Amino acid sequence: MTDVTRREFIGGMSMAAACAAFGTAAAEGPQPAVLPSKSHLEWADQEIGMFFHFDIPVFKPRWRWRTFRNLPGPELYNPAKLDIEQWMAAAEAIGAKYVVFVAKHCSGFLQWQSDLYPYGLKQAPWRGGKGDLVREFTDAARRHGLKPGLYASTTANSFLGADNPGRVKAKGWLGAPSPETQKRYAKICEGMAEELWSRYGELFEIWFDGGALAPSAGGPDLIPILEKHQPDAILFGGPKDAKNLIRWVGNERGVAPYPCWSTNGRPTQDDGTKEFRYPGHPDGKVWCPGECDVPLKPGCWFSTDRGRYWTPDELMTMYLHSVGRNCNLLLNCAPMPDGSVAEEDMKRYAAFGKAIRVRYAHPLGRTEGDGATIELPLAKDAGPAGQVVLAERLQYGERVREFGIEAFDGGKWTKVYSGSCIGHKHIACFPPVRAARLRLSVGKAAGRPAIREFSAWRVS
Ligand code: IPT
Repeated sequence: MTDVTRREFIGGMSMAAACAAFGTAAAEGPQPAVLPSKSHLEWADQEIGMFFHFDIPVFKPRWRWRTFRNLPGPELYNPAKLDIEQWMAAAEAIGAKYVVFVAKHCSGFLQWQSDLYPYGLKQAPWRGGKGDLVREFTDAARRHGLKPGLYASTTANSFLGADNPGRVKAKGWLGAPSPETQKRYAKICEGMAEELWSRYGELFEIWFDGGALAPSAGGPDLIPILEKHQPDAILFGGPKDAKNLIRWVGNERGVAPYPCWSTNGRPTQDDGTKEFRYPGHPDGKVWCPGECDVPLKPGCWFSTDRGRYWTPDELMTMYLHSVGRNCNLLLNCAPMPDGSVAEEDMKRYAAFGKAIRVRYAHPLGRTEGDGATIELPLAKDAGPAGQVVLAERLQYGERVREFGIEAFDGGKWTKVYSGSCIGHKHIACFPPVRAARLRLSVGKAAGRPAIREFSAWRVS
């Protein structure tokens, strides 16, 4: 007993109301310590996003922002072939459901109509000084049914002399480092947040690259601005006490460790740079799932960075080890200095998106259910199964802690896979087996396992 007396709450809903609403999975035994918010649930379902790195250094490729000198002048910024439709096409090609634009990277250049300081699109020749790439981007995303997000780090700003974790360390436009310049820097960061979060409608995801320096340490006071304008936004590396947090997975190769739980212990905020432990912890008290951010060429966030492409196989492994390990995948797009996306990049996005669609077009069988064992009958002529997709009804938290998959070949059950975390999605790959039935057996769980998908697939 029972749902109501346990006073388990699901995003403000009692467990009983949630069971009625979702029609399943009564509470039973010890429950997960924390549940996702509504924003977290929606975010996880999007699975794939596209990141867009474009900034003024692409017009002066050898410049390094940490020199804090000889910044690329605004007069260089004139991407004559920037076609925002093509950017959206790149996102659609990979099956992205959300897009995140780097509105202000480490240079400090402001890619919208800002009055905070004279280093941005107001000072650039592009669109006669009236350009607003944040506006074009967020409008286009919505036209395409993609959820817009923005990156604007407060941790670094070459124009203002700031470096990780958001301290003025060099002489910039605000003057030499001093308690006074630090205060003015924090105010500017708050102004940036105010402009970006109030002018462009609802944002799906906000990126705090490298966290945010706490107000008590001289950082900007961002939570009131978030609550006022973007209470539902998902925050990558956001302020420690904010809600709807997500975390980095510890690398820029697009792969999560396994297991990678959505929950974590107390967030650590070391001087503002927030890094959660990468695998998470199944009994952690903070819901803060991982997002795997990765450029199309290893280490190359901007089009002017030189490097090879990830191969198609590496990209597929990335998908399996990000989305297939209970995380979202945020794959980068790096438009060239003229604002267009290279044809070769477009081809690779299209091939990657197609490879995912083809791989998951025709299940050999699919079911759902609650409880410790679930069987999945496969059609007689189904052919060998080489992968299983598992998904929990995430509104009840991550209940499954250990599981196995067995195949029945007529005579006996044979174990083909064992795992721990399922969460939003786990893709289990194993040597192909011919089987009449597959069986999911949950050996250890917090509460009654609630499985929204148990499906089997061929591997081409
Ligand atoms: C790294 C940051 O430490 C982390 O917080 C996150 O923002 C990540 O970048 C995004 O890729 S720093 C990077 C140079 C590895």
